[in-house]
Amino acid sequence: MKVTRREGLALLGGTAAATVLGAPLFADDAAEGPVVHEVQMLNAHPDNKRERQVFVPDIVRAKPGDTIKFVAADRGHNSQVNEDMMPEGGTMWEGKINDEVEVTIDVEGAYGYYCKPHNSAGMVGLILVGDVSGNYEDLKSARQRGKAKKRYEDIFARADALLAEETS
Ligand SMILES: [Cu+2]
Repeated sequence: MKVTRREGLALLGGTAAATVLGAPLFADDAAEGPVVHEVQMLNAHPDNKRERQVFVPDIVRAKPGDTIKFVAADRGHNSQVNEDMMPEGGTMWEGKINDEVEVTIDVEGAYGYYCKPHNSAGMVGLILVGDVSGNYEDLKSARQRGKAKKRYEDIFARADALLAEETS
C-alpha cells in the first residue's frame, strides 16, 4: 500500500505522526524507491558560458540502488569513474565518448569521476551514495590533473556544506 504523507498523518494521529516525520516512511527518497539522477555532459555551463567542459550537476546525492544517467547533451564527452576516488569494491563504469551511460550504484560511498578528453580541463564530478563517511575525506587527497584540482576544491567545498546540513 502506498501511503501519502497526508493519509499517513491521518492514520497515525497527531502525536504519533510527529514522532515519525523524520523516519524513512515519509522521507522523500525512501518513499520514491530507486531514483534516476540525470547529469548533463556539456561544453559550457548553462548559467555561466565561460565555465567550459562541465558535468551539470557536478554533485549528485544518491542512495544505494539509485541510477546516475549521463546524458550526452553535447558531443565529445564521456564519463568514467576515477579509480583513485571510489570505495573499495565499489561500482565501476567507463562510458564511450558520445554515449549515454546509466550506472546503478549499489555500494555506498563517495565516487569521483571524469571525462577522459577533458579531465585536465576540469571536467570532473562527484557522486555521494548513502553513507559516505567511509571514504569521503580520502577522496580529497587524490591526485588531480590541471584544472581538475581547482574544480574539485570548489566541488568539495559545496559537498562539505551539503553533508554538514544533513547531519545538523
Ligand atoms: Cu568532456
